[in-house]
Amino acid sequence: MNLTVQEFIEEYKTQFQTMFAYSYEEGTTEQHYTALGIFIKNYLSRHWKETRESYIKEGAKQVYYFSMEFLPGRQLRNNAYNLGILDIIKEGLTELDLSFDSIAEAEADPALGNGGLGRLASCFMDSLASLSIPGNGNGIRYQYGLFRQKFVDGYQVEVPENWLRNRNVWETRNNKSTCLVRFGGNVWLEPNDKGYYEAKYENTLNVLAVPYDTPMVGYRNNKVNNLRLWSAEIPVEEEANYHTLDEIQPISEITQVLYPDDSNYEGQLLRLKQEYFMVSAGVQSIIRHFRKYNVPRKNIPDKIAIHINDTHPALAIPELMRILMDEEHLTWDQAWEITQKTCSYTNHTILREALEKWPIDMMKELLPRIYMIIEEINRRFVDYHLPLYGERITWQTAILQNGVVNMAHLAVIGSHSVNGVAKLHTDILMSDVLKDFFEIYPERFNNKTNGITQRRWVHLANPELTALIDEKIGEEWKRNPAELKVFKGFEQDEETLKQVAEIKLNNKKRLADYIEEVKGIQVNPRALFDVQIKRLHAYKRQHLNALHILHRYLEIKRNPDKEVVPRVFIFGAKAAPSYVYAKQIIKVINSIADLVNNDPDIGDKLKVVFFENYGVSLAEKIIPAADIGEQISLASMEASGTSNMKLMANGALTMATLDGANIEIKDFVGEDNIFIFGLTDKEVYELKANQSYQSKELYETNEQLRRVLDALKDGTIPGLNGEGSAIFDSLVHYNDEYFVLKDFESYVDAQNRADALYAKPMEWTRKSLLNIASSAPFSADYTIKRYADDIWKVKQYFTGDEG
Ligand code: 26Q
Repeated sequence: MNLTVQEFIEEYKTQFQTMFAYSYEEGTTEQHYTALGIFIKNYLSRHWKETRESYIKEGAKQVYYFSMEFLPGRQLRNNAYNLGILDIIKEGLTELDLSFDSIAEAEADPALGNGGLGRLASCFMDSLASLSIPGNGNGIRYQYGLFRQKFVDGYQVEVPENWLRNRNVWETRNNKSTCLVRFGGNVWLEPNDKGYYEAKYENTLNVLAVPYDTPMVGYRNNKVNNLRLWSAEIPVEEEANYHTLDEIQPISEITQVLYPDDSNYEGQLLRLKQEYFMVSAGVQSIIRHFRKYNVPRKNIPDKIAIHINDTHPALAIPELMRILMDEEHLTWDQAWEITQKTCSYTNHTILREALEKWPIDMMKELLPRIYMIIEEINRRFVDYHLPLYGERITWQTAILQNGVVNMAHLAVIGSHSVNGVAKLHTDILMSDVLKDFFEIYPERFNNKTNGITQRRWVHLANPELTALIDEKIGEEWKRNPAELKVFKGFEQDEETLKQVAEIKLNNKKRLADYIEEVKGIQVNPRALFDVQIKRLHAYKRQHLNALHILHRYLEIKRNPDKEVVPRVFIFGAKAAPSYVYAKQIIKVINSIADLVNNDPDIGDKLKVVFFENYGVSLAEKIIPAADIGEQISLASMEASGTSNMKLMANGALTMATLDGANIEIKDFVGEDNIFIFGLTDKEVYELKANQSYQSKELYETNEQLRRVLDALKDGTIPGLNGEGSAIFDSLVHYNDEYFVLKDFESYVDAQNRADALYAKPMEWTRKSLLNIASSAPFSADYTIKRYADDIWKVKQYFTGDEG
């Protein structure tokens, strides 16, 4: 199906007229977006259907990635690119006097996730399709995504994100595949005359789960996988029982809004409803689909893998047990063997406060049958392990503890594989967080370092760099990222270095224009662009970055004639609405920005830009323009990080602690080409263990640090209402939980090294090139290949029409 420009033009005009009953010349940008989206969806629909059919025909094992979050980003450009028709469409639109770029900007960016975990899920969907692996996403179609962030007087204000306001052109509502999900009521088991117990229900709340399917387009391989997002509705046959909005509420609220917390878990009933709703609908539809394979049920693990993205979908384990026993009438042992072989689990955090523990009473009341099954899983686990491992280990690993259901324990016990998301993180799981489980089930543990899709984050976000790499080493790296290392051969080639530098400058100019447009701040594109983009959290230490900025500011004020390397500090970060400290940090940084940006003594030497509403689309604009990527979490706290990978792949040098995947980045790029500072994880553990850290001492003895800290509360920063003092107190009087002061000097020192290097542009650019050329190992394609081979045992399906 080779589309020509002329064919596109003709078909597009017709398409537009059919949809809007206007000629295309009269269309708004938004209408053009809709028409173009529908055009592309029609174009890919045959591949979508054929991919699904071919998997069944081949009897292919399929993986289902269960995640409460997906952050796919805008899909128009990505889909056209992966289909290989982006250039044709661009050309055609230009002939029609339309701009592809403006049309693409009209798409709503679905913010159906909080951050790293959700974006990882979407990178994985892209890789699964691009590797021709039968992989499906399973999640929730939230009516409102993660809140839209606004700043009012420097404070974060949350506004609802109504991403479905205009039509979502990518989704297909699938009325044929709905399921019923039951909540509450009473459940009991009744023996019947067929020799098994039947689960009987009364007074349940029945919710209709309606799937909306979205195509996940593979890169030029004619494969289109499926992302299935579920929406809650009243079952048609029960509509007559619902009269008022209040009565509808318990159903409509289930898929109304994404929980905006990514690090702090509160046991909210509605969240538990969301989790079970997604899981139950997902597992039911998988088992229904499995019947098409016509193989015995004991072969379910040969045809199906269910992946649990953090503990949020861990109820998939008891739900699969329920269906296998209550609906398929298997015995406990048969069901348990199938369940364990089918399920696998990824842990994404070691933060204690983020671990899910549901009150038993809540679980019992909301999900009585599921709770019965969890109780039985727990009983069997304890009975079996008590004699083998003794009291301590057994009770510490039990699922039911102190009145709560420990979801991580459920996930580990019910899965055949448990993985962390970077080497250090997996080591910490094995030696600390899940240590006892590692003793019981060493064979289950494995590492899968995260990855990113170069297609979105390099090919599309940074077309000039992509064209340069194509020119230097050919196009093979696009299908086979390992080829990127060939680009290292150009590290001494002056012409190439000049081109890399020029591309970076162009990207920075574009970002500078955008900064001026949305923030009204003028920045010098030749300044060093220093970027920290991620959720706001104390452990990620945006406040360490802020202290460094303050330090620079004070230095310039003290020594106005000293030459400095000009810097633009760029932030993007949302804080969870209930996370007071994180919001205080936002306010402080915004106030520092006001101070610095408006001080005539400072000029171009220092600028601070805090973008509103950081998300996938903004990341695509910022990352190609970054010189430094800030990865400054306290060692041991950041499971992996993924913005570190995106930034390096676009030629940013990493400013990093030895945390998460930073360590692997350092190993690949070489320690000369990264700025490392701060405590190691071991040093952190030691300081915590012997309780020897006294942050106040540092404040009292380190003059440079004291000056900076005092500026938080002595009126230097305008417009604060105690936020600076709150941060001061946490760092000085409450002993600085995340060792910000402890790492300060080492951080400033690393930043000074960065300045010195930036003053030698060719040297800088050489390191930048080496970062680009060393980024291939962090391709999500490799990560997914390892999941497929080691955990899911799913194959790549080449059908000979890969194109
Ligand atoms: C749990 C219960 C109730 C409400 C919300 C939550 C919740 C939601 C989202 C808990 C955690 C999250 C998200 C976690 C997350 O994004 N973790 C990040 O995952 C990335 C991908 O593996 C890593 O790179 C990051 O290091 C990790 O912080």
